[in-house]
Formats: sequence, structure tokens, C-alpha cells
Amino acid sequence: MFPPANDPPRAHSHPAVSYLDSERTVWSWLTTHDHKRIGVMFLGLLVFMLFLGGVFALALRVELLTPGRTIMSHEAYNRAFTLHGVIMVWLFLIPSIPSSFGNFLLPLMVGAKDVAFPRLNLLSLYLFVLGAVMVVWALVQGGADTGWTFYTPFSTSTPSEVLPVLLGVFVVGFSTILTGLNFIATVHTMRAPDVTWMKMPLFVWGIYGTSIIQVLATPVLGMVLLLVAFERVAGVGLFDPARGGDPLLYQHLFWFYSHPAVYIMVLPGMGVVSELVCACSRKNALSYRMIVWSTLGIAFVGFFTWGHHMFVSGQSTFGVGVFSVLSMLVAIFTAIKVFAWVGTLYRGSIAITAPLAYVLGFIFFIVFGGLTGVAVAVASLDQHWHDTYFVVAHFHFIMVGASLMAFLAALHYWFPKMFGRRYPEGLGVGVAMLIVFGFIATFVPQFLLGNMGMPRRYAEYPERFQSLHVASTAGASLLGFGFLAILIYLVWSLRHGAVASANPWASRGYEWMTQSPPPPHNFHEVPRHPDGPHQYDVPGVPHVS
Ligand code: HEM
Ligand SMILES: [Cu+2]
Repeated sequence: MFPPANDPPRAHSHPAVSYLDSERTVWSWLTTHDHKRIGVMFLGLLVFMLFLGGVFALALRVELLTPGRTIMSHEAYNRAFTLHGVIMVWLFLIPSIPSSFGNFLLPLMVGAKDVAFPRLNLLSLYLFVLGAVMVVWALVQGGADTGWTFYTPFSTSTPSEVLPVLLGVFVVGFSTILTGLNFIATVHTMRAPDVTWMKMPLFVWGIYGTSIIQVLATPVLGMVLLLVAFERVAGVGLFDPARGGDPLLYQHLFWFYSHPAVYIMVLPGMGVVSELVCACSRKNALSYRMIVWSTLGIAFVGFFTWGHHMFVSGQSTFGVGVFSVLSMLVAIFTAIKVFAWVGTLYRGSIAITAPLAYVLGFIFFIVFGGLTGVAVAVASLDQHWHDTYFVVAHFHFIMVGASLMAFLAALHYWFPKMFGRRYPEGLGVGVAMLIVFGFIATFVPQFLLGNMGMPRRYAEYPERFQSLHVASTAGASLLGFGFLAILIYLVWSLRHGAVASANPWASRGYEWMTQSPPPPHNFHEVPRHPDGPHQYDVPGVPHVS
């Protein structure tokens, strides 16, 4: 592939024992304080969650193949889409890139030996496992049927297993907060001398922006979920009007967290893409500063747009107008990033690799997801689209099309660093194309369905919607095949892939300045990099033609 650029001489002459091999017992993994091991364990857990959520997704798509009942009862359908949403949002997307790649890479990228609080990091992992077990336990008990949003008063009155799910998500929230705190402290206190704020890797900026939202917004979610649990158990009237409560209060509190949370899901992916456009095109980031400031802008404005989820809830007309305009501000920040990425790629020396294929998919999907976001932020249009498949398609474009693509880009790009092996590149590119195609086939029909009036969360529908549903299910099965293929060739590559050099992409990032996989203490000496990690226009850096 690429010739090595800044391969450290030591990595070849005296390969030190790697973090994978330093101690081999299960106990040493379970009690480790090494951010790299914790990141790898998170990665394994998250891939399992993605698989579990994916199984429910496919079950839902099979049910929707025919207008009437196909494989499950209405009751089972409600439980399946709830579990799909809960698992995908809280057990996969929210922690996905920060807990796995963030943990593995952030200390390496700031030239540190570990995160600021290594023990707290291990606690985050345990809390995640505890919360996930509670949710999966509820699943075995029959599952909940509230949807991932737990809207009241249904969630406080349905007899399904809501309580363990609420508490499980609450516990996972703690894991998120602790991880965010750890990253903020690490960025503030542990950067190597050359890692100044304005020379910090763009992925680190993405994770930093995300951490701020995690720390500020997640407590609101934790509180409101506890209140729902309290209402269920103690019967006090907080949200249920029959008991004197206010159901809209719930929606405000929930979306005050959950709108910013969509940026928890997408900012890390934006960080990955900002990092990869430079490495894959051999060019400096076009407007590093704009990328940084728009990251912080998104993190800030994201807190003031929650009301766009409540346009049809009886909000004041003035409120609707304010939330509509504020929502559009977010789109401006996103657009700034898109221009910076496209401008970076423009006239770069580009080699088609799997990470680049996912990055291009990401850019395409976030543009469409973002533009349809602006469309639903127009309150008058949202009267028509609210609670239809149009919204389902909008958020899947961003959550799957952008966030998940970025996760896959990261997985391929950093795989050699994490495991010291390469995956088969040609196969990777082929599967990436299958996935992008499967994604388009799955979600474009859903925009059309929504615009024709197909409501979301329904197991049955009029016959005229069937052909589009069949197209969507066909696309989803391609996606399923693609993910399975990735799982198979990456697991194969762990043992049989070609051995990776320290810097197989000829990247300028700090993480490539140590051997692959890195030694337990990351670097033999503090890495120096006066040019910064995104400078490709310096003499001696190889270009790919
Ligand atoms: C950038 C990442 C984004 C993500 C991850 C995202 C995610 C979501 C999600 C999950 C929902 C559905 C919530 C539910 O279950 O009801 C949603 C709905 C919505 N989004 Fe986005 N969104 C993003 C960007 C945007 C942007 C930029 C805008 C506005 C400019 C926007 C406007 C809306 C509106 C108005 C709704 C509510 C539609 C309705 O329920 O009728 N979104 N989004
Ligand atoms: Cu929102």
C-alpha cells in the first residue's frame, strides 16, 4: 500500500511487546487500566450490540414484507421495534466511536500514556456491561413496548418490562458521563508539548465536543428516566394526566437530552471523517479552524433545538418559530464541515481504499440526512411528515448513513494499528460498495413511503405501500450480508491478515508514530511533531498517485 512516512526507527529494530501480548490471562484483561485494552473490549461489546439490534431490524423488515401479519403479532412487533431502537441508540450508537476508538486513540493522539483516570475508565466499562445486561434481561423477560422514546403516559402504565430497560439505560448513562469526563480531563491535562489546542488532531476535537455534550446533557436523561421509574413504582402523578401529571413535561425533558444526543452520535463520526479526508487525500485540512469551531458550534446550538421534536404537541406558534430557526443554525455548521471535507479531497492524491469508500458514503448521506433535517425543521412541512416514515428515513440517513459509516471507516482505518494486521483491501472496498448500495435501497423508499402517508411504528399497512416496503426489506438484507461479511473477514484478518507496519497508511497522525500494535505504555519517548498531525505539504511526505 502506502510507503511508510514517519515510521519510528525503534519500531523495526526492537519491537517491544505489544499491549495485546503483555499479559495474556483473562484476569489481566478484566482488571486492566490500559485504555487500549478497555477500548478493544468496548469494541467487542459494541459489535455484539450492533448484531443484536440488527437481528431485530431484519425481523421488523420481514414483518413488513406483507400488508397483514407476516411473522409476528402486533404486540411482538411493538416489542421488536422498541428493542431495536433501545439497543441501537443507547447500547450501540451513543457509546460507539467514543468508547471504542476514542478510548483506544485519544491518549495516543495527544501523546499520553493513558487517559487521566484509568480506573474510572474501567468502571465505565463495567457500568456499560451492567446496563446492557439489564436491558437484555428485560428482553428475555418479554421486552418493553414503549419505543426508544419512552413517551408518557404510555410508559408509566403499560404492563410490559419497562422498568429494567429504564434503569439499564440510566446505568449506561453513567458510563457515558464518566467516559466524557475522563476524555475532557485527558485533553486538558495530558497533551504532549507539541499538541497545542490548534494543532490537536481533528478526531480528538470531535471527541472533545462530544464529551462536553455527554457531561452536560446525560444527567437530564438520567433524571427523567428515574422519574418515570418512580411514577411506575410509586404511582405519583408526574407525567400521567390521569394522576394530575403533565405528559409534555416528559417530552421537554427527554428531548432536551435527546436532541443534543444526536450530536453525541454524529460528532465523533465527523471527527473520524475530518481525520481521514486528510490522510486519504494527502492534503492539509482545508480550514482546520473552521472544522474546530463548527464542532464547538454544533455542540452549543444543539442544546437549543429540542422543540423541533414537538411541533405538533401544541407548542405556542412563537415557540415553533424559534425552534425552527434555531434548528437551521445547526445545518449551517454541518454545511461548513461538508465544504471543508470536500475541499480537502478536491485535487488530492486519492487511492480508493475501504476507509475512503465509507468516508465518501458518509459525506453523501450526511448531506441528504441534513437537508431532510432542514425540511422537517420547517414546521409547516413537519405537520405532514411528523410520525411518518419520512422521519424514520431522515434519522436513519444520519444515524446509519453517517454515524455507522464513520464507525466502519474508523474500524478499517485503525484496524492495523489496533491489531497489527491488515484486512484484504480489495474485499473491503467491494463490501463497502455493497453496503452503500444496500443503504440507499433500504432508506430511499422510506422517504417516499413517508411522503405518501405511511405512519411509523405500524405492523400493518394498506396494500399500495407494499412494493416500497419490499424494496426496503431487500436493501436491508443486502446491508445484513455486508455487515456479516465485514465481521467474517476482519475476524479472519486478526490471525491471517498480512502483518502491518507501524504506519501502513503513511499517515501524519501521532498514533502512527509508535509500533502496531502499540506497547502498553504507548510511546518509548514523548512523540514530537512540530508540523502537527494534519500537515501533508512538508518535504519528504510521500504522496500516493
Ligand atoms: C446531524 C445529525 C442528526 C441526527 C442524528 C438526527 C436524528 C434525528 C432523530 C433520531 C429523529 C427522530 C426522533 C424520533 O424518534 O422521533 C429526528 C427527528 C427530527 N430531526 Fe433530526 N437529526 C439530525 C439532524 C437534524 C438537523 C440538522 C435538523 C434540522 C435542521 C433536524 C431536524 C429534525 C426534526 C425537525 C425532527 C422531528 C421530525 C418529526 O418528528 O416530525 N435533524 N432526527
Ligand atoms: Cu432533534
